[in-house]
Amino acid sequence: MTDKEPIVKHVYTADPSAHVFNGKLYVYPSHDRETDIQFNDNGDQYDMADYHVFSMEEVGGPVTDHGVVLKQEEVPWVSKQLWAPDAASKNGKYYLYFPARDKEGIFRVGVAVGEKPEGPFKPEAEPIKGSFSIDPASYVDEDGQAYLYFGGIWGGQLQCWTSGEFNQDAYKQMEAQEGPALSAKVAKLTDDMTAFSSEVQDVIIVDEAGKQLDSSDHDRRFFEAAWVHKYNGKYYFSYSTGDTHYLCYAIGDSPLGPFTYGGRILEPVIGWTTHHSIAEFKGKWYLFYHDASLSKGVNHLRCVKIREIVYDAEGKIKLADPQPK
Ligand code: FUB
Repeated sequence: MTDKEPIVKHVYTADPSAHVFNGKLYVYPSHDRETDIQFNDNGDQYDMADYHVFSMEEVGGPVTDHGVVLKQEEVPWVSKQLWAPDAASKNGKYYLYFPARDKEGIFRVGVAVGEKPEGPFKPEAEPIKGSFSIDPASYVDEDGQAYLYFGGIWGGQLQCWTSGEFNQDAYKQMEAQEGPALSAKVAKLTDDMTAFSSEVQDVIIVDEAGKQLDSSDHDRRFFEAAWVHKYNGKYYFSYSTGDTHYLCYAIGDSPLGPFTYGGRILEPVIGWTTHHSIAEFKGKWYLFYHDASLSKGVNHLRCVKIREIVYDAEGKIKLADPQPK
């Protein structure tokens, strides 16, 4: 029933994306840093400038920091804010997906390619064509088809793209207040993992009656932090509800959805943001998440933690050890 310890304390880490590569557990987080930037709703204070990769042989065992694997200065199209990344492996190579603001201040998703899970990663010169917003999460299905999920509202600019073009004015309106909730996005990836091979489409989440969740349903609708994993033949789409601070999930029969709302994985943590990934390692399933406990509650100075999760007979996700209140 005790709270968990951060996986590392020598740097601030957040937005953990976990993958098992070559029998080892790798975590690809954001690298939070202290700045004197004023806090605002755009999230300007989340001013990250590089990525580290961490690995471990056992959950709870020693964690190796593989150091800086990609820096802002190395990416020609980036102006600032290297936010939540993810990684994937295909055809013997490793891919680091990352969002950042381009030179016009618009969030795009880039990809960098490496020979090893721990990098280093060489960035492509341009962001992925057709990409926008934040929080990329990759999923490579058993048939080899890879998908990239992305999107986040408020500072993540998803609300600026409802017309298909970037609309700066929508920035101030934040989120649509009526009608169906804004959806995360998904596109198929090409075999070389560096471009979209399909149109970008909505990730639809419906309730038990099959009705798309409404934008006023702040406790259940998507906000940011998309993640997809497969369990028992079903696809689980999990995400943060943002301003209500929950991690929730929905279940579907296809990686493209639709997904039926399934429940809540994690209650609010210390700090404003919540963001996670889910992975199986050595026969157990884990939730990788962050809170701001290491900085004693500074929202943009976070630390990654790990909790075991279990599934009930209906495939519902539960924490193995209940979250302390
Ligand atoms: O780390 C910056 C942003 O905070 C991420 O992109 C969001 O998901 C939230 O965790």
